[in-house]
Formats: sequence, C-alpha cells, structure tokens
Amino acid sequence: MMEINMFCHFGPNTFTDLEWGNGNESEDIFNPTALDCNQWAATAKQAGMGGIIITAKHHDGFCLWPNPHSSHTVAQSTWKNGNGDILHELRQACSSAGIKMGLYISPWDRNDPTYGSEAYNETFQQTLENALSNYGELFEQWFDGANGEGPNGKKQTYNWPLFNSTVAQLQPNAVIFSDVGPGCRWVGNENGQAGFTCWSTLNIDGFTPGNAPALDTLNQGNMHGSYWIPAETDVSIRPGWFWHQNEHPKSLDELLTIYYNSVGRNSLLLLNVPPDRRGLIPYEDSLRLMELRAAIDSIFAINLAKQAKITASNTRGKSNSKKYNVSHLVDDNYHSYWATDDSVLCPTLSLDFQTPITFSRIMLQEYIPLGQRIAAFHVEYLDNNGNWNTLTTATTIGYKRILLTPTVTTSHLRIVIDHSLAPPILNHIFLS
Ligand code: FUL
Repeated sequence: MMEINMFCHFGPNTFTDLEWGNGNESEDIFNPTALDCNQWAATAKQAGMGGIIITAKHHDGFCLWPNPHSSHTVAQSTWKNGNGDILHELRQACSSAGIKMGLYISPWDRNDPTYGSEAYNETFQQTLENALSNYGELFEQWFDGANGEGPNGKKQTYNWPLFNSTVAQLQPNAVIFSDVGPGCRWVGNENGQAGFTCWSTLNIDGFTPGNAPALDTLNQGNMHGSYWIPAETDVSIRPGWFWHQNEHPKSLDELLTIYYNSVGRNSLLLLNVPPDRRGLIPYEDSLRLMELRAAIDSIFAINLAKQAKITASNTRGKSNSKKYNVSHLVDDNYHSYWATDDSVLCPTLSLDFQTPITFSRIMLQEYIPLGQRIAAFHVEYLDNNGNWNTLTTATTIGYKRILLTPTVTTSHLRIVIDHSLAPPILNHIFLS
C-alpha cells in the first residue's frame, strides 16, 4: 500500500532562497552541481515511500524539462548546456528503484506573458500534454490551488475541465490531486494534520480548486459526501518547501506525530524532502527519513492482538463463517475481513488474553474497497478491580486509524462500534 510518498520541491527557488519565485529569474540560476536523481529515488525507496512527486513547474514558471511551450526551461539554461532534463533523469531513477513518479505542475505561472488571458489555458493544456506524454506512467498529477497574479498583474480563470480531461486522457491511472480532487483532496493545512474525524468522502458540487469547501471540511471530509476523494496530507520535512541553507529537518518525534496524524487518520502522507543546490537530498534529511522508517517498523513489528482469543457479538453469516470470521482481523491479509450481518451496525469485538498484555497503540483498518462506514467507536479494558474503563474514544477509521493511548496492562479488551453507516467491515486490528 502506498501510505507515504515523497514530494520534491526543486527549481530556481533552490538557488535564490525564495519560496515563490518572481518568474523573471535568469534560467542560468538553475545549476545543480551534482544532481543525482538515483539518490532521491534510493532515499525514498529506503524510507518505504511508494513514489516521488516532483515540482516540474512551480509558480515561477520554470520548467524542469525542455517544454517546447515555454521559453523559461532547462533548455534555456547553461546547466548541461541546455540539454538537461530532470523529468527524464527522475523517470529512469524511479523505474530502476521500483517506485512510481508523479508531477506537480503549477497552473499559476508568474513568467508566461499570456497568463491572465484565454490563451494561457491553451498553453497550459499543451504544457500538460507535453509533460504527461513523454515520461511514462505517472501515478499522480498534483494541481496546486494557488492562483496569484501573472507578469501582467492579471489573474487567470483556469479551465479545470480542460486540464482534468487532459490528465484523464493521457494518464488514465493517475490520481488527480487538487483542493477538491477529483482523485484526492488537499487536507486543508500544511502542518501534517488530517482531521481527528476524516472521511474519504466529500461533496464537491459547485466547488473548484481555489474555490474549495471550508478548510475544516477539507480536513474532515463529509460523512455523507457523494464523491470518494480521500485526503492527502502534504507537509515539508523542513520549514520551507524549497531547500534553504539555514533550515533543517524536523525531529523524529515531530515526524512520527505527523505520521500518526496523517496515515493514522485515514490520509495519504506526501512528505516534502527538498534537494539542495547540488541536486542531492542532504544527509541530515535522509538520515531522519531512515530513523522515521526504522521507528515505524519497530513500533508496528509485533502484533499483540495475535495473542488474543477474539470473539464478536455478531459475525456475518454466523461466527463460523469462513469468509467473514474474526480470524481475518489478524491474518495479515489485506483482502480478508470480518463483517457483520446487515442488521448489525454496532457490534462489539472482545479480545481476551491468557497472559496480560501491555500496550499503548491501537491500529484499526476498515476494508475501504467496500467503502468507509464506521463513524464512532470506543475501546475499553478490564482493570485489576474488575471494572471496565474506557481507554479511548474516536470517530472515523477508514483505511487506517492509529490511536495512541495511555500504557495499560490488561487481559480483557473490547472494541465497541458506536455508530456505523452500514455493517462494519474491519480487516486489521493491531496492538503494540
Ligand atoms: C502551495 C504553494 O504555494 C507552495 O509553494 C507549495 O508548492 C505547496 C505544496 O503548495 O500552494
């Protein structure tokens, strides 16, 4: 499963210390001295990331590939005598590392002289066509909602139907990200926090990127939303999106919190790791990513729930049903699951241990190919005095829910579903 992907902000801003380039930077500014996309891809792979999304064109308009529809690209720079092509190098690196590649292409363009007129929509469509046709299969097209002024001080009314249909036609398997999807949505902040409640469903009728639902709606989704548009949490490992000499990566604790608050709340995590002026991911960032991966792997290495005798208050087609019984909760097979009868929306799962277990993390997964259903649940445990105590109360689960709890030692635990839109379907319980 792709839970974490790498975002790479790289371009003229890397060299000018800006976050938003003005669009009039000389092309020669872009001049990485030791570019190695294999190092990016190897770092992402080792960190357990499934793909890399590169800022092929940020708001300054500079294209990291020789885009024939722009005069502000690597082809006009002295880097590699104008023969360089970052997308080509990244394509090869991702393919040899066995990870996927995606593109961020900013519609906002502070360089293109036609920006602010209908002609720009056509140019942008051709730009998309060029980037999406020449670099193999792309897993995601990232559309930024930012829509500022172009070089003429004018704003652009974007032709989203044209842009989206261009992507759909040329890269039918690519997920389209924007404030409002249609593939996945912005999570509503850049701090690495999906909503405590986070539905994969969203109502987008009447909205467009840049004219999106309220931030907390993007953060939480809509319980009864009509479209499947899961949240993607984009956040940078450093304070800025681009590399800056004086900035450093976040601590391991901060990154773990981001992981719990994104992946652990039913959201993809798109973690930005900006290459530096050499064109390399700095050592301190790659080290931090390895620490993050090692921490996640060790926290989720041993599933204490496997030691439990699990019983359910209801199982679809009776408790001995092979297809739906509770054994699937701990069988490590993503596509097998426990489910209840249609009439049972609020079942209880009991976990009884011969020897008491001590844990502080609970992870649950719904089988989302069949939708997101659970709206509220709580977990309770039996203490030494024979009393049941509520350990934690939460709302949505979705693809994955991770709850950090006070450390408890117990032999008896219950997971109680308090509200579900349809019979609950869980495929994984994990305790550590
Ligand atoms: C924002 C942009 O304005 C930032 O520069 C960055 O690219 C971020 C991911 O999206 O809207």
